[in-house]
Parts: sequence; C-alpha cells; structure tokens
Amino acid sequence: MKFSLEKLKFGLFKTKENLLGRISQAVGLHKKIDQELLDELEEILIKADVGPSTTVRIVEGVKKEATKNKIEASEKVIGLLKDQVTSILTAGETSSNDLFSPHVIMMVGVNGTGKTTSIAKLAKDFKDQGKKVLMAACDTFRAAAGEQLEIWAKRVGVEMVKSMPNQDPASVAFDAINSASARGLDVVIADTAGRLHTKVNLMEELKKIKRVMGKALSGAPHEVLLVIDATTGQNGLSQVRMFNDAVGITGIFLTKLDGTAKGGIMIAIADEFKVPVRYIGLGEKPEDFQKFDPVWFAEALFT
Ligand SMILES: Nc1nc2c(ncn2[C@@H]2O[C@H](COP(=O)(O)OP(=O)(O)OP(=O)(O)O)[C@@H](O)[C@H]2O)c(=O)[nH]1
Ligand SMILES: [Mg+2]
Repeated sequence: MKFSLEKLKFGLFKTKENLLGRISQAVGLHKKIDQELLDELEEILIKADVGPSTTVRIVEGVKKEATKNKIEASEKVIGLLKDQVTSILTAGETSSNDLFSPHVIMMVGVNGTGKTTSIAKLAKDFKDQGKKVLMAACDTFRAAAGEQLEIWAKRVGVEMVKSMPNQDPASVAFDAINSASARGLDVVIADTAGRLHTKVNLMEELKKIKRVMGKALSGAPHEVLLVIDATTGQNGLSQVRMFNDAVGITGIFLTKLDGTAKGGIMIAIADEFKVPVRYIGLGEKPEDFQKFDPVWFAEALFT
C-alpha cells in the first residue's frame, strides 16, 4: 500500500475537525497557555473520545513542557499537544515485521467491525508484495460469512479454504495452515465469527482456534489482530480488554476512521493497553487502508 499523507488527512477529516478545529478556536480566545486554556483542552480531548485518564496525562504533559521550556504563547499549545500524542502512540509500537512461513494471522472482533473487509485489504497488500495468500473461512456460524469472504478472495485474487455451515472453525484453521505449509504459501489469514450475544462461547471458540493453529504449526498464530470500529468510541476499550484477556491480541486494525469524529479512541487504546495499532481502515475498498505510523498520524491530526 502506498502511504499518502493527503489520504490520511482526508480520512481523518472529521476527527480533525472535532479536535484541531476546536483547539484552534480555544487558542484564538486565549493569549497565553493558562489554566483556563488547559481546562478547555481537557474538555475538547474528552469529547473527541480520547478518554479521561489519557486526557489528563496529555494535558499534564503539555503543562509540564510549557513550564519547563517557558513557553507562553497560546498557539504553541498545538505543537506541545502533538508531541504528547506522538509519544503516547509511539510507546505502544513494537516492531514486528518478521514474516514466518507461512505467516498466520488470526482476525478477531465483534460483529460488523470490519473483519472480513480488513482481511481483503491485508490479502491484497500481501499479494501486491508478491506473497501467496490463503484465506481461511473460520466464521462458520453465520451462513453468509463464507460467501462474503469468497467474493473478496475472488476480487483480490487470492485462494481460500472454504467451510461447511457449522463446521468446527478450528478444523478449518487447521486444514488451511496444513495446506499452506504443504504448498509453500506465504500468508494465512483466518476470518472468525464475531457474534456478540454469546460472548462466552465466542471467546471459548476463539481460544480453541488459536490452540489448534499452534498444533498445525508451532508458533502460530503469529499475529492476532483485533478489529475495532472507530465509530464505537469508548466501547472499543472494553473490546480490547475482552479479546486481549481471551486470546492475547498482538495488534489492532482500527476501521472506519473515515467518516467518524471519534478517532481520538486510538490515543486512548495506545495509552491504556500498550497494544500497537497496526493498520487503519479509511474506506470500504481494498486499497482504503494504511499501515499505522504514529508520527504521520499525529502530523495528519494536528497540522
Ligand atoms: N467506511 C468504512 N467502512 C468500512 C471499513 N471497514 C469495513 N467497513 C464496512 O463495514 C461493514 C462491515 O464490514 P465486514 O467486513 O462485513 O465486518 P465483519 O466484522 O466481517 O462483520 P461480521 O462478519 O458480521 O462479524 C461493511 O459495510 C464494510 O464495507 C472502513 O475502514 N471504512
Ligand atoms: Mg465477516
């Protein structure tokens, strides 16, 4: 995928309006960085879904830096804010660019967050890098799920291991990994079910898929990506907690950042869980996503 700051800025448009737009307004009303301005900043960040504890940490950081460096002019507050946000987002990052062979990725998340679409995006990206990708239809719960994945597999031109309705999803994962190993394929991406109403069963099912993947290939899955819909705001935090407790997530794919003003959730996630956001979804098409880069993200948000 080609990185484009313009595309990122465009995708973050509403979040930016909500955040930078209001901050600029507040800055216009104050000459100096004083307590009143800091209080207003706090309110703006909380309204942008940055979350209370992360907001307090950011505002305190801004205050400390301003005092330490004797920065008084109110317009400088935006740069200070950008630095704080960058450092929070960077702290959550770990570099894990090693690809195993086959590299097994398990996608999890509550229903409708964008798992299947995001799998198509990743698959296309790997394919564009010359890798051979196999999708595994481990959502055997919802009848149409397999068909939906198959449409994407065809559209982006990768292979897929199908499943029967109600087949044990772990067995689908097992077969897919064995087949990929035998045929020397590079990447396996497993789609999983996301139903909400039977949380306990779902978590047990996901644990089993993960366990069985490890039996098919020691070390698999190499990545467990949690798909979070940015428009759900603070609820995303409890989803991180829930899935992390059950299957130990290695990264987050934050979808639907386009068209939401709630992108601040990303900062709260990075601060509270230290789980890196790896990708962001900026639209419905396979090319509408980017690898997450904290520096560029802060740049797109605050300038
Ligand atoms: N605007 C926008 N829409 C997205 C994005 N990612 C996914 N969607 C849309 O979100 C809807 C749900 O996407 P799916 O991929 O089917 O979600 P899912 O998690 O697989 O859903 P279930 O299989 O029902 O659990 C679809 O209409 C997608 O087009 C994104 O980054 N931006
Ligand atoms: Mg799906």
